Amino acid sequence: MFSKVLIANRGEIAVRIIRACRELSIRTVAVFSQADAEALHVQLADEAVCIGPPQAIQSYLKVAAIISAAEITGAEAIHPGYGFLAENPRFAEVCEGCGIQFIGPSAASIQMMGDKAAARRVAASHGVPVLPGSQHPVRDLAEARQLAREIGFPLIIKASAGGGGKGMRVVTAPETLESALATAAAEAAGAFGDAAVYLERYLPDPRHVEIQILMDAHGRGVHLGERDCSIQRRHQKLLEEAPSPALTDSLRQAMGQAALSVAEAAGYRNAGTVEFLLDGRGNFFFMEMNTRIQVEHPVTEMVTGLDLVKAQVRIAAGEPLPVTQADVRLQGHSLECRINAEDPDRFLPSPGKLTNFRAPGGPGVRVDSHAYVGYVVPPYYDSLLGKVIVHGHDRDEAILRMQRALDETLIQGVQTTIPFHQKVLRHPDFLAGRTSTRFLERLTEAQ
Ligand code: MV4
Repeated sequence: MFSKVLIANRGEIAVRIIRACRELSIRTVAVFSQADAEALHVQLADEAVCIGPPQAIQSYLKVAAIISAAEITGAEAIHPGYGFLAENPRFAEVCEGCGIQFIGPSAASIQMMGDKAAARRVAASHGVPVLPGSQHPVRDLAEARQLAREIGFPLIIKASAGGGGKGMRVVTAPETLESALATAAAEAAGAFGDAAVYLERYLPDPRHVEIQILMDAHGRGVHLGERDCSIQRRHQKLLEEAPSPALTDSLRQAMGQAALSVAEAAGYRNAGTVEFLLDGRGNFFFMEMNTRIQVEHPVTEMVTGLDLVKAQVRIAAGEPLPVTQADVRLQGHSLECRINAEDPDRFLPSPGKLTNFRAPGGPGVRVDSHAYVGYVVPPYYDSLLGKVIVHGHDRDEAILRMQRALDETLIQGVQTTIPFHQKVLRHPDFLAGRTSTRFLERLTEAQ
């Protein structure tokens, strides 16, 4: 096992990783920008190194500064968290080249899954359902027209280098294909420096259901059930749950097997998430694979009793998986609400000083946060202040517990998304488990 790990991140996930390392008796090195000198991850780590000015491009995204910090402090491994450098194949490669263990998959796996058209091809060629669409980026308008005839309308244009909704266009009729193709390609080129796009049949009102997997360095893997992340706004997840109210046990088994097939086909190692779209008739389709620990990983931890971050560190150190598929049992129900420092109506950032903060507690409540009284939320990074996670015997208990937990929470000095969550948690469609990626659209239209 490693004796010292550097955490190349900030905020709640840096704190989460430090906690896992502590429980593994591993010393920790925090890195921080000049805006984060007072941050909780800096306070909780054994050592901390300033890596540059506030802008992420000059600090948390600066490969040379982070590698130098690891070398100066003698860290043997780097955990990237999520965002920043977590899915940057070049960073994973530089770590490997410097003899520093990257806590995550190989650079090759990250690269492959970063190409969404290639990932789709890998899934399809291993028997995992994908929506009808192109096997390669489209070459020109003529090819797009031919594909569109095969796929039918509505269809969706997606950026090969994309993910997260950028460079996407829904096309409902042949007349708008040409202009949609041009705008999607231009948006993709601007956002990713790569204009490649592919086509897929569009599902009008799907659920977003993702399967957590763990693969060790010895080729063994397990799936840990699903998370339902249908409640999103502008491709930002806001509330997640496990299990999904829409899955039967047999569908869960089928999706779990499909997720493992994708991971095995990619020679995957460490924790990963395979995202699917689920239609109203129980059909699921591969969407993409995320090669990082995700914000919403705690709901899986609550229902499986496993510590995913510790598992990541152990896998990176070469240890075999501590569980087989037969050991994995899903118990109860978990919900996570993301608490952002935002105006909850307009979803605009609300940076500033936390003049008061009271965290919720009691049975079945977990808080993953870097917030404290006096903390100043900087304007430079994403606005996630933390997550309230609950576990209950069933969905109804989890919902009541979350309502109670959010009622207990007090945050003053910045605006937060708590009022938004309180609205969702009372909504009859949410209470009935009738959620989809259109849920929020309908909620805001109704007002
Ligand atoms: C889709 C889709 C419907 N049909 N693909 C959004 C983010 C990107 N990863 C893929 N996305 C979608 N792809 C097909 N063929 C609908 C979405 C989508 C969506 C997916 C999950 C959660 C929220 C969403 C909101 C709008 C669109």
